[in-house]
Amino acid sequence: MSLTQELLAILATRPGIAILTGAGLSAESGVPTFREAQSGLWAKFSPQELATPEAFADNPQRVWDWYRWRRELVSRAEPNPAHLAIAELEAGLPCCQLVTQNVDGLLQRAGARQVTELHGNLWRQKCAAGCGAVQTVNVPGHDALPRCQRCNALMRPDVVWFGETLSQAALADAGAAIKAAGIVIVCGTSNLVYPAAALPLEALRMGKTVVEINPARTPLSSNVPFYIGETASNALPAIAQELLQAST
Ligand code: BJW
Ligand code: ZN
Repeated sequence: MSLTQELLAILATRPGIAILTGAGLSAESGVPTFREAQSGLWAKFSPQELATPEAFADNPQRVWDWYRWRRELVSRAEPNPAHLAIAELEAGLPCCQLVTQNVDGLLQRAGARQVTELHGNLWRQKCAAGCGAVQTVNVPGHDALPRCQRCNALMRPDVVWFGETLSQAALADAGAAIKAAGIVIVCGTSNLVYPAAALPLEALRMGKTVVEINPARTPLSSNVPFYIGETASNALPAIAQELLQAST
C-alpha cells in the first residue's frame, strides 16, 4: 500500500486532519528558517539573541531592524506549492485544521481561511508597555521606532518571544484541532521549541497517526509511524492531490 492509501484507510475510520507547520514550510519561498545556515542579520544574531523581551529592552532598534528586514523579505516572497497544497486541503476536506508557528502570513496568502498562529504575526505590532493597543501594518515600516498612539510607549512586533506565554486561545485551538483529527501532519519544524513541539507528542499520546515531513530528522522523527524525508513542496502537493481526488 502507498503512503496515501494508508492515510486514506485511516481517514475512512478516523476522519479529520490537522496540519502543524514551521519555518521549513516557507523555506522554498525564500524565507530563511531559524536554525539552519543563515544569511544577513540571521548570521549575526541567533533568534535567542533577538526574539526575547530582554533583547528588545536592551536594544529596540536592533530588534526592529531585524523584524523590518524580515517584513521586507516576506513581502517579496510568494507562497510555494506546499502552502497552496495546504490551502487546497483545507478547502477540499471536510475537517482540515491548520496550526502554524510561522508569523509570515504566507498560508493565508495562499488562500487558507483559518490558521491558528501560535507565535503571532509579523504584520501586527502591539504596545510594548501593555496598554492593549494593537495595529496591523502592511508595509515594512521605516527607521524611526514606532510609538503607541494611545500611550506613546514603544510598539513591538506582535509575536511570541522566548520566555513569553503563547495565547491561551491559540493553544486551545491547536489542542482541539489535534483532538478532532485522525491524522496529524507535522511539516517543516525542528520540533525544538515548546510548547509547540509538545503538540505532535500529545497527538501520539492520543493515538493519532502522525506524519512528519522534513528533509532532516528531528527529535520527533523516530517516534512517528510515517517520516517523509523530503521538502514540503516535494511531498505535500502529491499527498494533497491524492487525498482530494479520493474524497470527491
Ligand atoms: C524544511 C524545509 C523544506 C528546511 N521543507 N522542511 C519545555 C522544554 C524545554 C524548553 C521550554 C519548555 N517550555 C518552554 C521552554 C522555553 C522555550 C523553548 O522552547 N526553548 C527551546 C529552544 C528549548 N519556549 C518558550 O519560551 C515559549 N514560551 C513558553 O513556553 O511560555 C511559558 C514559559 C514562560 C517562561 C518560562 C517557562 C515557560 C515561547 C516560544 C516562542 C518562540 N518564538 C519564536 C520567534 C517568533 C517570532 C518571530 O518569528 O520572530 O518562534 S523562536 C522561533 O522558533 C520561531 C519559530 O516559530 C520557532 C520554531 O522554529 P521552527 O519553525 O521549528 O524553525 P527551525 O528553523 O527551528 O526549523 C526549521 C525546520 O524546517 C528544520 O527542521 C529543517 O530541516 C526544516 N526544513 N527546509 C520542509 N523545504
Ligand atoms: Zn500603549
